Amino acid sequence: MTEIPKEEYILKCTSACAGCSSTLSLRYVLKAAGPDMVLVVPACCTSVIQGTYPRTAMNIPVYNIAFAAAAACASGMSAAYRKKGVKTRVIVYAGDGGTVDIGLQALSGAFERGTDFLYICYDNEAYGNTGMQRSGSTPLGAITTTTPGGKVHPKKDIDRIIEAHNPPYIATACSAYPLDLFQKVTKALSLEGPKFIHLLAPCPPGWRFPAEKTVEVGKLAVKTGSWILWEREHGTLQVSGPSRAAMKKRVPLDEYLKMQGRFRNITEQQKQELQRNIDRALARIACEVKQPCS
Ligand SMILES: Cc1ncc(C[n+]2csc(CCOP(=O)(O)OP(=O)(O)O)c2C)c(N)n1
Ligand code: SF4
Ligand SMILES: [Mg+2]
Repeated sequence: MTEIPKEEYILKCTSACAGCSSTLSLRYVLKAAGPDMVLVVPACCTSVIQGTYPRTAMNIPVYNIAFAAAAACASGMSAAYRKKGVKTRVIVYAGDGGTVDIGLQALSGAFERGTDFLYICYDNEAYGNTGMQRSGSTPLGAITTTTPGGKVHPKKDIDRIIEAHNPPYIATACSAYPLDLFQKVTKALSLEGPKFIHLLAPCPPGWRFPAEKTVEVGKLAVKTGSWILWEREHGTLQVSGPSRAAMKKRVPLDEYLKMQGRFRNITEQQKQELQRNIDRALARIACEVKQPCS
């Protein structure tokens, strides 16, 4: 952890909920990026957390943009900077709703055009800012305000959609593993072109667990294989340390589900489907990296 700079770009007293892991993650993202950056934020919890003028919780420039337009905005910004010979880092920090649903078209366009930027999707698996409606990223069986009986559709696999654009770098991360997150952001920013990081962001009010359990929930996501930490640089896949350990010995999925009130209606059949999806995802990765998987 000594490699993480002491400079803070998020000031104290944000308006985030207690235990908000997307804010914790952003703290490490900004430390990795340093001061020469612009953060582009579509409508989401982060646009509230940053504060409103004249009170702001950020001491870097932040550009707030319409829900669907973050990647398009960042694309234009990056092109303008590069044209002037300026290296300023352009980073999008967007929620899952703004990424896998409403911002997908702009995101795909920016990746297709080879925009030099880093797009980070922090995934709290619902539309948090407006009261936890289901998104395409909400997992099967989870209760949201628009799926009061539990979601009946599986989570959309945004990583494979982005992978289809063949970016130079794509990775997953979670605030429960801050050094891994810091190193991935650092690596992404060292490469040219469009980069994507998909961050799991446990959300205490939305997932219905006590605020002090944020790190524990994030770790259980990884230890059960529900969230796999990996990175793909120029096409080559590497499984990150915590998930290599999980591939050898996994914690039962129930340990993760039972900590969260949003899964209180989940059926046995849905649990089995979640388990099958985990097994399939781990087997696919194990096959590609030629690593045994229990
Ligand atoms: C076009 C448009 N539709 C709806 C909204 C209302 N809105 C603002 S933030 C938000 C939820 C965003 O969800 P997500 O992207 O997952 O980020 P989170 O709030 O979870 O951080 C919604 C629906 C809006 N601002 N603009
Ligand atoms: S609703 Fe969730 S993601 Fe949004 S500020 Fe609160 S804890 Fe963070
Ligand atoms: Mg969200």
